[in-house]
Amino acid sequence: MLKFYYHPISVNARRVWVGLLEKQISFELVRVDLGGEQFSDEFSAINPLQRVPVVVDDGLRVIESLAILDYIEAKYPEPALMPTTPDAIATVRMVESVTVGDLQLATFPLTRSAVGLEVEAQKLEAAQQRVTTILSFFEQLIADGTYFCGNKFTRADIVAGTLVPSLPLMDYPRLTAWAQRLSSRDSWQQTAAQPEDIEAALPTIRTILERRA
Ligand SMILES: N[C@@H](CCC(=O)N[C@@H](CS)C(=O)NCC(=O)O)C(=O)O
Repeated sequence: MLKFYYHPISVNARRVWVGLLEKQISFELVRVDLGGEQFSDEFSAINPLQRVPVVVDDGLRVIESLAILDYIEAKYPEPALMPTTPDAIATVRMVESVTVGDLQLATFPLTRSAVGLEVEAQKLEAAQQRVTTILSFFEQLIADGTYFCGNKFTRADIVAGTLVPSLPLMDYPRLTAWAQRLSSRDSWQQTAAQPEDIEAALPTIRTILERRA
């Protein structure tokens, strides 16, 4: 059976977790304690980059959340999470790249500040502005659709939808409605981080963010 290495508060792992559930793939959840287990010899042999998520399937090891989503799409094509029309493919790739390459990075200073770490006011302001620009872009992109690609639920919703709803969305009515739609899906409910997991992980989050500063 496919093995999925994760941590309950990892956004990168959650997008894979949601993908596995949406595709109804059977898998074994393997929790990695990010308070240090990621540096163990055993886990380093599985992922030399010492991070979750990782999937091991039929002897194949795949790291990196987007690569794992590619892998499960190719190996378990139904239900499809990747659209096939040129405009929808472009939308999915835009949303994924902006979320992972831009929005996620911009949220680091905000999270650092939220967990009590020091962040220069200028950096915080720049991060906030970047987040605003990206959320406005996403609000425009989703337009009157149920999802980013009209009424078709895709990887764009998974990748953005495991990060965007954690941000303040009161100025973005379309994103707010979209986030509510996502939160009613079984895959979102099954993977939502529990308050006790978040509370217990706070020291770990601080350590990881300090290391990445
Ligand atoms: N680019 C990677 C990022 C993976 C990543 O940063 N994972 C974090 C959890 S969200 C992690 O395992 N951090 C452990 C550490 O930094 O020690 C992906 O998309 O899978």
